[in-house]
Amino acid sequence: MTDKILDTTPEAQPELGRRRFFNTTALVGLTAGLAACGDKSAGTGAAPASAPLAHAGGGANASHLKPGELDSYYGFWSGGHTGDVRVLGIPSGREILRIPCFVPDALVGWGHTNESKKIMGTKADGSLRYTVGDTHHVHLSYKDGNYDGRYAWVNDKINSRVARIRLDYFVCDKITMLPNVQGFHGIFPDKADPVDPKINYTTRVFCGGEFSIPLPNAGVEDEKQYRSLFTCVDAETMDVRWQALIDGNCDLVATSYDGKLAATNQYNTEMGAKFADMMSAERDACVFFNIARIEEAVKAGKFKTIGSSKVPVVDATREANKDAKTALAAYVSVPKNPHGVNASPDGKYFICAGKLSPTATVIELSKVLDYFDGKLEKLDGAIAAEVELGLGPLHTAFDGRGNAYTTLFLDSQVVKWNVDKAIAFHKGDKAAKYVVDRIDVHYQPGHINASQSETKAADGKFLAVGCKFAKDRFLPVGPLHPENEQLIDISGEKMALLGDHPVRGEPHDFVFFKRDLLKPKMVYNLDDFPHAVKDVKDSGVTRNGKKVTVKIASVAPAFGLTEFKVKKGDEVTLILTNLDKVQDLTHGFAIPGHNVNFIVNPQETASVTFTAGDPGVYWCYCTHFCHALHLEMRTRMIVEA
Ligand code: RUQ
Ligand code: CUA
Ligand code: CA
Repeated sequence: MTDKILDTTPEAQPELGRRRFFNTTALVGLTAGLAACGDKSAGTGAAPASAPLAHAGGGANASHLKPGELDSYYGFWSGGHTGDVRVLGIPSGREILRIPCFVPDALVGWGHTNESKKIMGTKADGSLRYTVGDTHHVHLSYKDGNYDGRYAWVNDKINSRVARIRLDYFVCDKITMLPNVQGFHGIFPDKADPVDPKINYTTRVFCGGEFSIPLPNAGVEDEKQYRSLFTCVDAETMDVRWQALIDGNCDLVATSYDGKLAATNQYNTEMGAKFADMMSAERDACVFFNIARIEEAVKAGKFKTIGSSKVPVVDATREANKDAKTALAAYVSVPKNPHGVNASPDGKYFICAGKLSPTATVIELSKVLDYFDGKLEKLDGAIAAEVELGLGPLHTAFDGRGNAYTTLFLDSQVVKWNVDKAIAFHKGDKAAKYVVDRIDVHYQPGHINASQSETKAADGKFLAVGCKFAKDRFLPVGPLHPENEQLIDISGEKMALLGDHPVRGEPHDFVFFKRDLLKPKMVYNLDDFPHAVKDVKDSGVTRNGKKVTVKIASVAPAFGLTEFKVKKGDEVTLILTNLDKVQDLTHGFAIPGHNVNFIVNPQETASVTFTAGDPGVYWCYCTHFCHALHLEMRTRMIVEA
C-alpha cells in the first residue's frame, strides 16, 4: 500500500533527501491504507518478509513449552479498558494473572473489599469514585540499571491516576491522582538520583499529561490558554513531588540511566485543539527535563501552585528557559508528530519515532547535558541521526548488541536497524547500511519490547510486538477481534516469527524480563494485617448500636462460625482471615442478595461492609474451590427483623 511513497526494503537504503512527511491531506490515504490491510497481501507493501516463518519449537528460541515447563521470562502487559495489568509467561504467551488496579475485579473482590476500596478511592457515601480505567504503560523499578523486583507502575489515562503494584505479592498497593492533568499517558520511573551517586535506584516516577486544559480547569474557553504538565511522583510515598508547566503536550516518557534527564515526546507543539491543527507544523519536539535543576528550583521556592493543588509547579516553558545554563527544560526539534521515546540500553541515546515522518531521531544524551552546561550552542547538535525506517514508526526496542527494533504501524512491519550505522549514515557515510532486517507482523503494530530491553541487561533473545489488529489470524468470534501479541526470535541476524498470541483488548505496552528478578511470596504474613482474626476461636459477632462486626477465621473446609445473626438494616463489617498456610489454598466468601464476593489467600485478611437486607436465611459460601469438601464450606447469615 505504501511502496509508491517509500521503498522500504533494505536494498533501497533511504536517503535523507528523500524524506517525506505526511501532511494533513495525506492522512486520508493513511486511513485508506489501513483499511486495505484487511487483505493480507496488501498489508505488507513491497517489502518481502525477510525471515522465514519459524514453526513453534524451531529456531534458537522456541516458544512452545511442554506441559509442566516454566517460562523463562515474566511479562507485564497493561490491560487497557479493564484497568489492570496482566502477567504473561514468555515465551509461551500464557496469561498467568491479572492484577486489578483501576477497575473492580470479580475474582479477587477488588473494589468490593474495604481494603481495595481505600486504595481505589471512594466518595463520601463509601462508593467508588471511579469504576472505569484505561491502562497503557507499565514499567518497573530499577536498581543499577536493571529491574530490582520491588514495584511496577501503570497509568490510568482517563482519570490521571498512577497505580503502584508491589511485586512481592503482585498486588496494587497505592493509587495517586495527578492534579490538573488530563490524558495522563506516558510514564517512566527514574533509574538513579541526579545528584546522589549512592542512590542508584528508582525514587521518582515521571508522568506525561497529554491533553492541554485550562489551568485551573474552570471553564476557560480560550484554547490558547490550555496547557499541559509534566509530573514527578515520589516512588515510595506516591505523593506528587512537583509538576512542570510546558509548551506543547506530553506523550511517552523516557529516563536516562544517570537520573539526570527525563524526556517526553510532543506531537502537539502547535498546541492545537483541533485534529488538523495538531499536524500543521513540520516538526514537533522531544522535551528534556533537567531533574536536578527542577528540584533545586522547587527547593528555592521558585514555583507557583494551580487552583486548590498544593503541588509546586515550575515554569518549563520555552520563554522562561532561553538561557541554557539555567534552563529547566530543553526542546529538541524532531519531525512531525513523533511517537514513542525509548532509552538505549547503553545509556547513550533516546530514540524518538516519527509516526507521521518515516524517520527515527537518535538524540545523544551527553550532548543534551552539554547544552545544559552551555557547552553546546545549538540543541540540534544533540541529534546524532535522523534516518528513514519506513512508514508510521511508533516504538523502539533494543537487543543490547547495538540494534534497535522499531514498529512500523502503516507498513505492518518491524524494522531492525543498527544505531551506530544509522549515525554513520546520518554523518554522510552513504555506504552505511543501517537497516539490518525487516519482518512482516500481523497487523499494524504499536508497542514493541525486547527481553530486558530498557535495562542495562538487554539480552536480545525475544521480541514481543503488540499488533493492534488481528484480522484473519484467529477464528472469528463476532465483530470484536482479539489483539495479536506476536513473539519474534531476535537471537540471530534475521528475525524469526515464533508465535501468535491472541489477547483480550486492549493491552498497550508491556515489558518482559528474566524470571529470576522476581521472588514473589506464596503466602501472606498474618502480622501484616492489623485486623487479622488470628484463631478460629476468635470468630464471633460484636455489636455497637447498628454497627455489627463479624469476625471469621477459616481453615479448609470450614469457616469459624457455622452461623451468625444480624438485624435488618445493620451496617455489617465482615472480617475474614484465611488461616491456611498452604500455598494455592485460597478461599472465597459470597453472600446471596448482598453483593458480596471476595477472596482471601493463605494468611490474608480482607473485609467488606454492607447493609443487612430483608429478614431471612442467607447461605454464605466459599467461592474458590479449596478442598474436597469445598461445597460444604458454608456459614449461615440469619437476618432478623
Ligand atoms: S501509546 S501505540 Cu498509549 Cu503507548 Cu504508542
Ligand atoms: Cu474454601 Cu472453597
Ligand atoms: Ca504536530
